[in-house]
Amino acid sequence: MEKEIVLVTGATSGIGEAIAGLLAENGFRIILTGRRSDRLEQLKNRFEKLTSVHTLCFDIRDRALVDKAVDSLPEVWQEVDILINNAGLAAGFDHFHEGDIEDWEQMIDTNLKGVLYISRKIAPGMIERGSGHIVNVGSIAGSEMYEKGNVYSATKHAVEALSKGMRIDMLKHGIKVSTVSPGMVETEFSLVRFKGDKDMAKHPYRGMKPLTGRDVAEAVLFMLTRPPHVSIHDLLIMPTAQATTLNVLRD
Ligand code: NDP
Ligand code: 8X3
Repeated sequence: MEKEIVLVTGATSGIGEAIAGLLAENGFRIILTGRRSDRLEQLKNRFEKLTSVHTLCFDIRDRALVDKAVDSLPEVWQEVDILINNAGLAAGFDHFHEGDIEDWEQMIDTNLKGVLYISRKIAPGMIERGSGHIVNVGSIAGSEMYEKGNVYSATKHAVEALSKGMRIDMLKHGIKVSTVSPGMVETEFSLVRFKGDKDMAKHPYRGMKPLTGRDVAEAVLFMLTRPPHVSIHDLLIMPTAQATTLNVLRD
């Protein structure tokens, strides 16, 4: 039997790239998405040595582009069994009263509305077929607040709430909905949050060992390979050196 088709959003770096790579190693057929077409092309070439790969280049904040991208899938790629809602970001690190409203809009449009747009497009097919699995990448920031985390944390709290709502609404259709909520993972996340400032981007991980994208990918693979009657609703995965967002053991 052919392995399931998995669509991974934000597969061009970090956690999404690691998930795509591990799923490719395990024979899943993968659809990679993101805005950077050069990276999508490189990853396609790399992963095609392991499995079948299709790429879709679009900005998840644009509902028309999301619809167009999914509608463009060739027939053999249309039955998406698993959707990994990973694309997301933190933009800026400011006290609320000094926050940049464009940063807020980018986070809300990507982390929340992007998840809504693509899930709304993919879920009906899963329901028609009576099976499917949606994995939403949340965060420890989806259950805790910290200074200057304001809007980013609010979007991840929203992802947490949305996952619960999706799970209830799709219960009778046999669709699994999971959230994987990591603590600190060293990816391009901090480089994006601090707008390209490489020194600031290293700061969160000073004197401690953060998670890697691969650590999170292994947790996701575990979720995806449980038997049909088992659903991992939520999985919080932290570096051993991190107890809460702010309690971090450093050398
Ligand atoms: P990266 O910056 O390394 O990866 C982010 C991915 O999201 C990229 O592939 C990027 O692709 C994609 N993306 C961002 N904006 C858009 C957009 N508008 N349209 C399409 N794709 C987009 O960060 P991470 O891998 O760390 O982040 C992945 C997820 O994990 C995020 O949801 C993040 O909130 C979450 N997370 C991260 C943690 C961490 O400490 N790193 C901890 C907890 C959760 P491209 O730029 O090509 O569009
Ligand atoms: C990313 C983790 O602690 O920087 O979601 O918000 S944190």
